[in-house]
Amino acid sequence: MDSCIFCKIASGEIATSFVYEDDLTVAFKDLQPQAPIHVLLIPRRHIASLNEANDPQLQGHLLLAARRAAEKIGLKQYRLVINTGPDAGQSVFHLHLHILGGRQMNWPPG
Ligand code: DGP
Repeated sequence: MDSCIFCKIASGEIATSFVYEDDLTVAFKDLQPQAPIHVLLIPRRHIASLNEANDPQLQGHLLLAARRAAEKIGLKQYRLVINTGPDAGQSVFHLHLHILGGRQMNWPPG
């Protein structure tokens, strides 16, 4: 999608260093990290949010890719977050998984 910042990152239009990539996904450091390690994993193709996702194979792949990305960056313990909708904190409307680690996580999340 032309106006989507994460589509531009995935396509290389905005030069970004990927910490992990495969044929369906890319992962890169979050601009506003909320933990010592904070990476975003996105599908290469545009899906606005989890509510618009309807490809079970891709959705399963995202979890596998998140684990592989975490392994690649040396995270054995981590939190995955998918903010879905503005009230949940979603600000970029291209589906993304936050991979957070490197510190003790609190519960409940804010
Ligand atoms: P969310 O609030 O769940 O939609 O998360 C969006 C995240 O994306 C937020 O933590 C900040 C990050 N972000 C926004 N724009 C950019 C960008 O251009 N580059 C990178 N690396 N991260 C971005």
